[in-house]
Amino acid sequence: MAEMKVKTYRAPSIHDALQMVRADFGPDAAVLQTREIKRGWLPWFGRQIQIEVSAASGLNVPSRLVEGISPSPSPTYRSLMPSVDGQDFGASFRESLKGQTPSLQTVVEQLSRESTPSPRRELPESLFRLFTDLIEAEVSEELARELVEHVRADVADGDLGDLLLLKARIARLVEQEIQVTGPIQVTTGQRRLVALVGPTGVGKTTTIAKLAANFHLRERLRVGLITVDTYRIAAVEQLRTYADIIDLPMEVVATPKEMRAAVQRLRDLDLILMDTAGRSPHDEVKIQELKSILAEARADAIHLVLSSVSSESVMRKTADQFSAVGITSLILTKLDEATGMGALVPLLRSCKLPLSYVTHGQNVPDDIEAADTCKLARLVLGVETHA
Ligand SMILES: Nc1nc2c(ncn2[C@@H]2O[C@H](COP(=O)(O)OP(=O)(O)OP(=O)(O)O)[C@@H](O)[C@H]2O)c(=O)[nH]1
Ligand SMILES: [Mg+2]
Repeated sequence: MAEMKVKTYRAPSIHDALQMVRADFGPDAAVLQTREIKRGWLPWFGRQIQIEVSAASGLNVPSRLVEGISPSPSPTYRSLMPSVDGQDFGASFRESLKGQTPSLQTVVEQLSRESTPSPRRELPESLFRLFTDLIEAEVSEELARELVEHVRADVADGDLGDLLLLKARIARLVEQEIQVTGPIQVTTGQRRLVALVGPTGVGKTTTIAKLAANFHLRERLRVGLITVDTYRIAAVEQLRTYADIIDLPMEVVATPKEMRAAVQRLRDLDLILMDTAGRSPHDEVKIQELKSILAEARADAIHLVLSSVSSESVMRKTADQFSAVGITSLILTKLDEATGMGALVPLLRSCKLPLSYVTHGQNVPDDIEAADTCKLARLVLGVETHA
């Protein structure tokens, strides 16, 4: 029996792998098995799947090799024997097997039948690029897939090569997910009370200072501050420093009763901004405490401040826990420190709240702006680094 050589090849596509087989063994090579090797974080697309092909140079396939071929390949084991350069590889192989053992023939027939790759597997180059761009922007694989499939279903086949058009479509899909409120509407003489709540250290006090400075110094409105952060002297002093610099009245409140009195004293202002102590979203008691003090203040709006550095699951859980106090919108801070904004869409989907402001630095009062749908969509898609 002539000695047979078996070699294994890996390539990004079956075509490439078979070219390698052909180069080594010539047109008579027998493909024994092919399988997909999934790589890393992209088990879904053909591009990221390597094809491994085992091929033999001889026609006399010894039986011990046949044992190595699974008669009913598992889903990750596929046999792919398309033609190479117009030649039907499978047919030539089958032909070469005439007279061999029936079991081997059966195995080969079976492998050949499974040779047609599913058409859905192959993603057009342009969409695949968009997909990898999304993954790079830290959009979850699930969402990236959803967006790309949505565009694929929507766009005519002839337009699938138009990368700009596809990008615009994806941007529009993301924009539809992002609702914004616009800046706080303040009317002279109509006192508006806005409270900021959130976990510790997310930037509530800094954001209050930015808002206060902008409304007072730039828009010339009468602004006052209330802080319910009485747990820590330093926290009260932090806000007082800003109040002194911007020259604003400030009230420190510890109980619901004091809240009523403080709001009363500030009744002639256009805007009252209320700072609160950071609460652990897991501390039910403190959330309830916050709820009763906010109820006393009769806030017109309650913004939940979230740091964009936090993980999606932390943001989601936080929004969930704080929903008890009656959140009306979200403020997203520290965009300058975030590596990707892919978490934004799932967050907004789950908490169903609009965004009011985003902040992108420690500078008071400059590093804040009203949330903008287009800009945020660009951030999500990774085409802009920060708002
Ligand atoms: N890089 C960056 N840092 C920020 C931003 N906003 C706030 N910070 C910083 O985050 C830190 C915490 O900010 P604070 O405003 O004290 O946060 P807080 O939510 O009031 O914190 P607690 O009162 O302790 O709950 C400070 O060092 C701020 O300068 C921002 O947009 N970007
Ligand atoms: Mg604070």
